[in-house]
Amino acid sequence: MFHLRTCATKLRPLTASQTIKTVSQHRPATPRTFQPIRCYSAPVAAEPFLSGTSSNYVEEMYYAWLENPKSVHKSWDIFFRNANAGAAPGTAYQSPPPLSASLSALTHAQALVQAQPNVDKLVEDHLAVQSLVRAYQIRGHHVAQLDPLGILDADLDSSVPADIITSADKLDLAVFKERLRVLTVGGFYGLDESDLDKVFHLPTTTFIGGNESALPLREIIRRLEMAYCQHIGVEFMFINDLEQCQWIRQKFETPGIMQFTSEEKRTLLARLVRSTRFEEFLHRKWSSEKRFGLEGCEVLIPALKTIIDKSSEKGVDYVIMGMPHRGRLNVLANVIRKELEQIFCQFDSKLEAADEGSGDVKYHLGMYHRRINRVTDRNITLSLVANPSHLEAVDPVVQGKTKAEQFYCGDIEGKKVMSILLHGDAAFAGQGIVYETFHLSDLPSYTTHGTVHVVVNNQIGFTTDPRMARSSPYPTDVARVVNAPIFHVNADDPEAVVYVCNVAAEWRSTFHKDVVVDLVCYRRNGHNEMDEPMFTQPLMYKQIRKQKPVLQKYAELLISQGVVNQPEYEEEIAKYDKICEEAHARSKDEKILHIKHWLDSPWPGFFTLDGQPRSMTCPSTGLSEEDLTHIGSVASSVPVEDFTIHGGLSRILKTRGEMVKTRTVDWALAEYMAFGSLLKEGIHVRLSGQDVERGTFSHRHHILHDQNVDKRTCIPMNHLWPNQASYTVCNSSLSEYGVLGFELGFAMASPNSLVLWEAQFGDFHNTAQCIIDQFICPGQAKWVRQNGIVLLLPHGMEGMGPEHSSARPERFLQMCNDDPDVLPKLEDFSDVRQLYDCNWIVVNCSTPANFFHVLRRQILLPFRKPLIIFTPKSLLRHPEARSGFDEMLSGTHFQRVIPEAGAAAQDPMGVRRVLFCTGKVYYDLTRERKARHMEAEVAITRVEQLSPFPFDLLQQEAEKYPNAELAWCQEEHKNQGYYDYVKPRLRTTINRAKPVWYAGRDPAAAPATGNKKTHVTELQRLLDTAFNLDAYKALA
Ligand SMILES: Cc1ncc(C[n+]2csc(CCOP(=O)(O)OP(=O)(O)O)c2C)c(N)n1
Ligand SMILES: [Mg+2]
Repeated sequence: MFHLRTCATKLRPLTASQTIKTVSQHRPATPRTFQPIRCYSAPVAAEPFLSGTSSNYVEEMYYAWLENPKSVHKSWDIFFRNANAGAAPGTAYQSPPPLSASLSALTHAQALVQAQPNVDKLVEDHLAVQSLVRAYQIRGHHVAQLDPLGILDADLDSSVPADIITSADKLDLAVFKERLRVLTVGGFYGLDESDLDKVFHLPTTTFIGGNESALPLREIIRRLEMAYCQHIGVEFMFINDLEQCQWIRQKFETPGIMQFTSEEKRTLLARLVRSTRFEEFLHRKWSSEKRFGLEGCEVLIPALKTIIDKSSEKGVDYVIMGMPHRGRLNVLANVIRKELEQIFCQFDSKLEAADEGSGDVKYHLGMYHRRINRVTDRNITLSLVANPSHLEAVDPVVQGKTKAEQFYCGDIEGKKVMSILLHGDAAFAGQGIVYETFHLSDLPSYTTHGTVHVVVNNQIGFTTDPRMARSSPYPTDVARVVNAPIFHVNADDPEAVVYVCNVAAEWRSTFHKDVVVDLVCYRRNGHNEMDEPMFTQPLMYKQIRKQKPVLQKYAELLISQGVVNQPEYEEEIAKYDKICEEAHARSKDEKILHIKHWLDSPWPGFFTLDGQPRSMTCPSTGLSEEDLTHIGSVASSVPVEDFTIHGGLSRILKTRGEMVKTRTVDWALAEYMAFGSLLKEGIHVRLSGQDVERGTFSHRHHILHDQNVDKRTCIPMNHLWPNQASYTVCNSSLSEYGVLGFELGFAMASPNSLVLWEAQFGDFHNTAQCIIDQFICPGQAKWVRQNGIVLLLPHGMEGMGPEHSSARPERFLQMCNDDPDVLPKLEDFSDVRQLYDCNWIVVNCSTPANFFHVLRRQILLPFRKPLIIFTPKSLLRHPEARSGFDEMLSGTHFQRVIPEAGAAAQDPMGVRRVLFCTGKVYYDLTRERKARHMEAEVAITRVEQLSPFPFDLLQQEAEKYPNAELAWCQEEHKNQGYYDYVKPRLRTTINRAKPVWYAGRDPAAAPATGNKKTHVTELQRLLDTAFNLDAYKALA
């Protein structure tokens, strides 16, 4: 902790602005250590009462006195003068004169040099006042009047903290006095009522004095109440940074700091008019339509606009937002400024959809809009990211997109691009993804340099009371883990809201850290407009029925202040109503609904003007021999001077070098070739996930660590070519949901990057299932938004037990949209067209070369699709799982199917069985076939691309062996793996002419056995079935 009492300059009483400057100037760059400098003069130091806490206090007084004798209380002045003049210890002190004392009383006090001092009481009183100030700073928010309804406690606790002198009802003087009596006379602080008019020196950790350095206690309490117990509750004292705490104190404690000009008040009123009348308009026109209206939190619109205005003023020109259902249409209309007719026509149930895919309901769609910010006159781009119903799931996606936009425009400090995340109170407290997202906020490869979070805290979740929905006092407590300040504010006080939002935006631009604005409001209607809230919240809703809308309250206030008059106010309303009516009339001209008008991330230049791919072909994904050799040589070297790597790594690099010499690659090298070549073509590559830098299986080693210099690293991939794109490889936090969401968002920003997320083991993807189910699988269908994210999912039955074995291929395959029963027209079949039509690509490569090709194809395709790759574990080091350069040279392609090429293929008529398989089991099958000398009788065909299903190639393969039985072989259990997906498609391929048999493990609940021996027995049994040519006789 930065310590205040380190030198005299820091003890000088400061004005508000001075303090901020001084503290930040004196903040040491190196680790902050406290060096007690005890330099006050000997006579003072020798005073008997200078011990423990009081000595610190006296020391502070002494330095303040040295700076300016008038800055301390008169009694201290006398004491220090006496002490400095050489008074003996114990004789320098004079008891302080009463505050109302006349000059003669003071003179009298000075004369009593020898009188017995009451020093302890004086010191204790000052310490008590210091504690009191601190109590308000820490706990004042607990008594702030945050609930507009006045019936609930925002912190779910109706008690008043024991160390705060206040009353719940400020007008009730009797309650106030009683509380003061309990806390003072013999109570907490040892002050008594007569102390209220005594003047106390203010510590430098408060700004309530304004230009005064001392105030009467009564005034101190009043000002603390003004700062901390009105309509704003500030939670910040957990922040471990003095500069930041001082900054916040200054923003909320400085007397009179919350001032608004008439112009600002009128703007605020106009924004409230828009927000309120928009909902009213929708209600009038479509009273029975769900819209999740904002009524009860109309102030959200001015709040967001304030954050955007202030951020724009500070240099931000791109704001990316994520938000749930509540008030979304209002935000689209009045913050993003989507054309109203586009919103209104969404309510027309008869309009046909223009785009392919499912589309989505209006309160989930995204938006992208560039316009001039009228307040700052600067260009601003606003993007609202489309989201599923799953609350908070969009949070990491927004962060990933924001990071990417920052990356592409070189905004390394987040000065130009920022994110705003909106939350509901129940979801913010309940959803774990909020926590995961917060934990990304300060990580170098994931930070967006501060997010402004805004909580629409209507104190209810659907029908659930907050007391049943969370265990924390506030719904926002999760933000405390990252030291984000939290500003609770009563949403019925629009000026307090706007003030807080300004501070939040300034905080973000000053410290580049997260901040939370908690709009404590209410929900005027049910959860949606059809719901009856009185079933479950009768008392709350009785109160809500009586509650005057905020617009009306604020208009009355401004009229009473003479800022606007009634006709002006009515005119503002009429003006906006007219805008809505006209837009409504225009919306009737819309004949067709275009989801693509709701795109949150357009990719200019990538598609044709009407949004189509520029071609339906894919060039060769091979590389020149020189490029392969060059990448291979960098991958096997240390491209910087004087860099000592680990001996074990030297051996790995040496092996890589030898492979390059023999023109072969293993898995790691194939990946290197794919990434390195894309970087040359200007494609940014980003690989993220747990321990990906080294690789869970210690095969990758993309970051080299100097063994002699701490934190000195080298990324050879960034030393490949002179003008290459940059490569990011980053170990993530231990999160799947958050990190996969983040990478999906990163991939959303541009088609010109290869973004990969690797699960530590494939089965861990299920903690990110929401991102897979709601975004990756159906994203394009719902939001016409393409995404080329790649999931690397280590998969394979290797005797490691039920966990770590299966990446659950069956789940991904079950969600593929290709029809199992319809054979595509094979005359004009196009594999690229098939890829274009699918929702995602699922592959399981059996060779490094194919892995290399599929990664490159991902970028060389003229469109983007998510790619799911089941990646190997033991195959990473399998001596046969190698590929030659020849398989990767220019002209070569990804092989969707790798047909049998051995003896069986030479004499197809003699083949008795074709085993179709995918992935690692191929190597078990070939080994077994060889051992049984069955190469001529059994053909083994590898399906490398499972989805979209290679009907065309498999038909050729099946037809090639007319006398053979067909079987699907997998190492996974029968109810898992690929069987259920492949079987009907294979049957369709052969026109159901033959059965498709099964060779694999029996159905099971767990993905794999925990017993090594059982594992081996199971494997042998499936191999026996695969090569027993009589196995299916009885079944035929
Ligand atoms: C992950 C998830 N679980 C459940 C729901 C169903 N649901 C929709 S809204 C809602 C209540 C949300 O309350 P809150 O976050 O306070 O937002 P409010 O509707 O009050 O604005 C629930 C439970 C959901 N949409 N997402
Ligand atoms: Mg709520």
